[in-house]
Amino acid sequence: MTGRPDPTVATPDVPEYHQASHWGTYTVASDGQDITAVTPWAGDQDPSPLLRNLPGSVTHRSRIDGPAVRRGWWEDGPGPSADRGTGRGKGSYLRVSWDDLLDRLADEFRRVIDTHGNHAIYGSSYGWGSAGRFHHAQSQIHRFLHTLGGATRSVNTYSTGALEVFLPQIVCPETDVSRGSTPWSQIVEHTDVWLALGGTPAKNTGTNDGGTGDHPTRGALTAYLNRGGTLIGVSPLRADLPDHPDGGVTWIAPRPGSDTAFLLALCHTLLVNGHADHEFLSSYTVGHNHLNDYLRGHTDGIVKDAAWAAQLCHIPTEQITRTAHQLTTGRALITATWSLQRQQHGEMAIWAVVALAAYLGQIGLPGGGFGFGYGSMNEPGLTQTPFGLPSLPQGPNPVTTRVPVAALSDMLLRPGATIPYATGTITYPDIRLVHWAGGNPFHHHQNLNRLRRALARPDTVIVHDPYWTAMARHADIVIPSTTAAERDDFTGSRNGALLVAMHAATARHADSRDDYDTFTALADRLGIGAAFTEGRTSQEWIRYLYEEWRHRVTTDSAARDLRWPDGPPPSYDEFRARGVLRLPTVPARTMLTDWRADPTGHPLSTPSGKIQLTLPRDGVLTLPDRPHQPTWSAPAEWDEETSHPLHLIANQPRTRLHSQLDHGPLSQASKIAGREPIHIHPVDAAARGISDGDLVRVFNHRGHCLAGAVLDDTLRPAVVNLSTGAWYDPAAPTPVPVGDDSSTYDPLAPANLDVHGNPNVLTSDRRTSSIAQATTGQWVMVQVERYDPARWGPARPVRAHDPAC
Ligand SMILES: Nc1nc2c(c(=O)[nH]1)N[C@H]1C(S)=C(S)[C@@H](COP(=O)(O)OP(=O)(O)OC[C@H]3O[C@@H](n4cnc5c(=O)[nH]c(N)nc54)[C@H](O)[C@@H]3O)O[C@H]1N2
Ligand SMILES: Nc1nc2c(c(=O)[nH]1)N[C@H]1C(S)=C(S)[C@@H](COP(=O)(O)OP(=O)(O)OC[C@H]3O[C@@H](n4cnc5c(=O)[nH]c(N)nc54)[C@H](O)[C@@H]3O)O[C@H]1N2
Ligand SMILES: [Mo]
Repeated sequence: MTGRPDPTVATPDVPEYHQASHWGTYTVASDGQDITAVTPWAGDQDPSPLLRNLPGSVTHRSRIDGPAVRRGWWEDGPGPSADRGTGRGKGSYLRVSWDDLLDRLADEFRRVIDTHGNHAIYGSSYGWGSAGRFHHAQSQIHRFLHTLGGATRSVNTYSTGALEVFLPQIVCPETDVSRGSTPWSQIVEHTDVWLALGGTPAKNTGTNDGGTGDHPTRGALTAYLNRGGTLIGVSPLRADLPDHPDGGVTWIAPRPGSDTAFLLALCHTLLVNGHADHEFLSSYTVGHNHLNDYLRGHTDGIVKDAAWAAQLCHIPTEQITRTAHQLTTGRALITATWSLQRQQHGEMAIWAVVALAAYLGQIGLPGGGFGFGYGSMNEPGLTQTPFGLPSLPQGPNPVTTRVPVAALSDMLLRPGATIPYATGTITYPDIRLVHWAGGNPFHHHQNLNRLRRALARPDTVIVHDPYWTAMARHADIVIPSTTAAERDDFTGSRNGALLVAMHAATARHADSRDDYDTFTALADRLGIGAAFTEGRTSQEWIRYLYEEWRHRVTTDSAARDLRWPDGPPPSYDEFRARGVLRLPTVPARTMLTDWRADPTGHPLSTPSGKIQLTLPRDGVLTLPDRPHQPTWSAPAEWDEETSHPLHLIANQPRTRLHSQLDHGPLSQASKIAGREPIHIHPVDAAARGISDGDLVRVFNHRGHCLAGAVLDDTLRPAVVNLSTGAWYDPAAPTPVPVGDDSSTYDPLAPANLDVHGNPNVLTSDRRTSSIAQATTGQWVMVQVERYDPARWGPARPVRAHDPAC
């Protein structure tokens, strides 16, 4: 291998190509350079509207045409960026040749490893990248860095960080509730009352990490309501719930962040009304007497009754008592979207969901119990295939340091500091080189003004991306990647199991390269080329990964008896010719059924083998933010309510996946004068003299951004909704000082106004608690005002999607 790209495989005379993204499977029509049209896979009953963002995405002007380097880094060498006036996020870029770039990059890797050691490389590279088992950017960068001697990695996700750490302590691993979730068929058939915290937002269920086939959520919700099922949705946004002509849907809209109080009051009401299932609690849980004491106020003098919760949730007491009663009228299911744990004390919301289901005593009965993630992703509710999908081996990482994703800025700014995490502690390494491929921290991280200061600190920042995202604009080395449409690959999903052959539909754009080819060329220069490639080209790898998987799943004894809907997996060439292969799935069963039937034969993975309604306390477990039982604590953010009285919901966008294809037609059509829409209740708008379509300034003490007002009476008053994903676009960013001292960097300076509407200039990077150290980006307190050009100057047009060089 020389590291030169394989010849492009697209054959423009073929009119249509199978392709796949995180939001669906489809065929594309191409003119050889770009996608011209997309047709959803015929097996998809409800294709995602996000498909509309794809045409035109390959040659969009925001593509990075060739390798680029920040002038300050190229001329002065590596170092914290504020040492120079041309720092990260400010300086201009030079186009350089691939060879020059890779030579300098190899030198820099050698310097950092020799001087500081591999742990000084931060190679977490969190992010979704694109679908594709081989060209998956995360797998590629991790394989490269592990082969190079390792790098500091992250642990947990922005999606379900609190669930991943905390759920195994109280009931079961997070994957059991996502992949092993109760299937739709069980809910549609058996559930009578469904309490859905965070609603069941169909907008989210278009997507699935790695790809997806059918989209059953909308159909299942309709079938459930047609059967006469009751859906009680708890969310600040009515849009998180379906409409149904015959009713059946109740909307409860508490103040954001108050769900734990709501849930504890439901437990209390069941308890005092004699509806708690004591038999279940005694047989299947530990600690319920202690929790009963807490609910009754014996522990802290506060009775957790409906009236107590009502004044925290800002809803009528009767709405809580009625809900408690409804839950006793039939088979009850309690679910929460992941948003409930993407906020401070998110662990307690999870625990309260499990506790409520335990008080109802229906866990493991058909259609009963609890679940997480229905309405968050397509995966929950779909039956899964019993075996894993093919994937690129990443090899062991010799560096063992792991830092929770949500501590990114904190880690960069406070090397050597120690934080509590899970059952131990973590000491932050001193990071000198940050390497990212397939993620966009200026999309995903909270408090972007702090992130800018944090990213000023390392010596070198390297970013691979197809597009000039804000992260690329804060990098020293910018590596132009291809998009999935330019590559052969294959992908799959475990739930709703499908394997899809992806066919390159266009030529590679300009001077971009597949990440694999970039890493191969770099690996060659660093003397690890053979270990990285194992002598295979990308085409050979894809074939190898498929054939190795085929061998495994057809010879495995457990898999042999499974029914393959399309027949057993064919040869690689036939698979590519067919395009799509449906995989066998396990029978549809309610989660935790086996445990309920035989709790000693199938114990839970918790210390007691049962559901923990209390947890032991010793060591770091005695920290004040780690209560003994599900506990209500008011979020610190509520302290801002007087000065910043609006709850801003920074949820997932309906018009794109995260920041991906923000320039696409569907995303662009939603913008107001080019800015991200902010939904505001007419009462709140009137109080501020804001009309529909006005440009508004959204602010708190962490930052400010512009957005376009949409008056909307389907949200709770005092709640505004600015979804994530608008590319960060500071008006004229000021130079960023190195360090955590914000006194020399004013986030509210006119120059630091994000003119596009990225809510992460407002969110806090405080973590859920010391248990999971997970993100709290879901909502934040803000104020909104009409944009005043007399004070702030004429609003500058959005330039986020223009190339930086
Ligand atoms: N306030 C707030 N913030 C949030 C959230 C929230 O609810 N509120 N949600 C959080 C959640 S759950 C998540 S998962 C994160 C998502 O955060 P990310 O996953 O970081 O967001 P994406 O926009 O998907 O970023 C993927 C990047 O990969 C690039 N890319 C695509 N294909 C390739 C490829 O083949 N190679 C390379 N090198 N790059 C590629 C894309 O262009 C894009 O820039 O955001 C989190 N941030
Ligand atoms: N279209 C689209 N779909 C996506 C994504 C995307 O970017 N675009 N991203 C995918 C990813 S990576 C993930 S992790 C999932 C995330 O899935 P979720 O975390 O479930 O998604 P969100 O849309 O952020 O939140 C769901 C709803 O919770 C409500 N909510 C917010 N705060 C509160 C609260 O305090 N209490 C209650 N009761 N409700 C609240 C909000 O109104 C919000 O619409 O979405 C996935 N699906
Ligand atoms: Mo996520």
